[in-house]
Amino acid sequence: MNYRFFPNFTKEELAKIQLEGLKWTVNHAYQGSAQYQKKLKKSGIHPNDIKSLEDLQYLPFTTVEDLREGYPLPLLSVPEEEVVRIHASSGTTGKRKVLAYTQKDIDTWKIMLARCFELAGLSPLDRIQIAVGYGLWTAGAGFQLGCEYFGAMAVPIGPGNLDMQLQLLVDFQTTCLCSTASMALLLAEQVKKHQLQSKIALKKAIFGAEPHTPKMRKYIEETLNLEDTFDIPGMTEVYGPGTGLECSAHQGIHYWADLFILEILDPNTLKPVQPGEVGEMVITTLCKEAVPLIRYRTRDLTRFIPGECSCGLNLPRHDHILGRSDDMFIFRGVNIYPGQIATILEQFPELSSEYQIYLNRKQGLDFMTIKVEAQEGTTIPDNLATAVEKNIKTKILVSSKVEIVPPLSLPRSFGKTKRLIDERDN
Ligand code: ADP
Ligand code: K
Ligand code: ZN
Repeated sequence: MNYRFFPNFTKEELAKIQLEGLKWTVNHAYQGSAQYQKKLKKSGIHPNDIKSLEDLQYLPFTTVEDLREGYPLPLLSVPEEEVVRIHASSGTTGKRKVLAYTQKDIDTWKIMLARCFELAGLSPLDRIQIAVGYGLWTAGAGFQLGCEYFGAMAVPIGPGNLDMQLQLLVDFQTTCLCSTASMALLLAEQVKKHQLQSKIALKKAIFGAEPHTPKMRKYIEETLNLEDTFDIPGMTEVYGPGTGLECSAHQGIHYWADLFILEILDPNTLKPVQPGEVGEMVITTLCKEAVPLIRYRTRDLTRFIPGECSCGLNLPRHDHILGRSDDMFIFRGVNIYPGQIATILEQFPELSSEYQIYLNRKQGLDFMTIKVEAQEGTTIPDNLATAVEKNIKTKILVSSKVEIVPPLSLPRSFGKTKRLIDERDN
């Protein structure tokens, strides 16, 4: 297969690009940012010490605290006259992270997105309904930039506005949807409700910004009659959405190893996990100018997928983002990720993909209630809630109360769905 937007590197070519990029990045950060220079000096590292890719392990980590410390323009490594734009994270956890971009950074980002569209099998004849936030958030701006560079037609509607979304799906016969999985679910439900299935032309959807379960995806694919859907990871710190894309073989996410080095480390020891094990994604960018990242601890969890992909693309893969370490909560002494609960709920066909976890405290004791929607058109057996509770008890070792609520009764979101409501400290 011939690609327009990325060469199919050999391992040797990739290693060469990575080493040059690593040397450039460390030197650039050292020369350009007092904040980085201080960090590097403290670790006793001079840019000239970087001689091989192995030397990456001696570099200090960059963290979200470094970004907050340098607010409003943290880790800026170029003179301000070279900055053409800023974006900020949606602030899911804590204070906004603000990142600056040079024109070259914008150009790199547009290539990343063009690669995504290409890998998703789109063409300049596609019409892309971009239903994510525009503005400070990276999502809208990124998809837009990539779509235009790729040559497809952008339909920049943003999130929300369901009536107009439906109108555009029908009138413009848009062929690809870019949104969060939550927003896509909402659209699918609306398309079904208004019986528009035969009037729309959507073929593909690209989901980012939050994890989604196979059940959620299947519902969206079936309801909207899609040919294929793709998971797109990304974060403001690494340009925005589009650090890689799931290919149509659906065996993981190919990431742009010529633009950044990915390490997957044990968050406690900060050493590489065993191949294939889950750990924290740590990213070192290779050509990012305004805010280069040296071993940035993303707090996102995933694993490498070893071996070659059946799609033939020579770019390495990681699994879906399985969660973020910030999402972990401690309940009666047990560390739990919402994703673990989702995985259990996933096994019950009578339940839909939508759930919420409520934590509260009564007389000094913590309680967990899991509200989960019944699947539309299914009868719920009397003992189902108890069966789910038992399953949670066996697999996660905690007691919870499971409440099965009617279909479509939990809140929906145009962006990232909040799955955990922790009221224990109020
Ligand atoms: P934040 O949510 O921290 O304010 P961003 O708006 O930059 O920051 O969102 C980036 C974060 O969103 C990632 O670090 C990751 O936790 C999550 N995320 C992004 N894309 C995906 C995806 N495809 N699957 C799961 N999680 C994702
Ligand atoms: K076009
Ligand atoms: Zn592949």
